[in-house]
Amino acid sequence: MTISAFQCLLFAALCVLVASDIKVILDNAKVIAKGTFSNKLYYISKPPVASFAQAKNWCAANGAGYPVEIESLEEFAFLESLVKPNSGLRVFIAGTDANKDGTWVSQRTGAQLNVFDWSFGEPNNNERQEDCLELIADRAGRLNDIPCNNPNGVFSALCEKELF
Ligand SMILES: [Ca+2]
Ligand SMILES: [Ca+2]
Ligand SMILES: [Ca+2]
Repeated sequence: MTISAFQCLLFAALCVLVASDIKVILDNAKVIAKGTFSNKLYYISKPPVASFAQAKNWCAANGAGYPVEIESLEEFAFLESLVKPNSGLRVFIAGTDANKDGTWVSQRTGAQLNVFDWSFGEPNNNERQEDCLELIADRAGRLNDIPCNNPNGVFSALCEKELF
């Protein structure tokens, strides 16, 4: 994104926002990977998170938006390439079926999610405690339902954020 000094004078507040975004974009120390797709920025956190709440907090605290809501096959395909197949990555994404088993909605908006590529045998709602979603880089079907708290797991947050 380029913005002229003249525009910056006119839109000083916006420029401050843009400058802070650029800082996030350039900060490789905080992310495993980042990318852009369809006017969105995407980030995979380097620090591990152990729960959906931690993933959500990491996205917000780093100016990276919110956990990814997969809304199209195209977005899903982009995310598959971002996590890099066989990288070992497991990432928290948006989606919960806590209210109705098998009906997945965004925690942020409540909107129903309809794009899935489940791993074999998933979603299994194991021990009736799996109400959140992960995307797994190493499986052909990449989605799995998991507990929203995974103290023993090593996950990253996968965040998306609107570009200006
Ligand atoms: Ca999305
Ligand atoms: Ca469930
Ligand atoms: Ca499962």
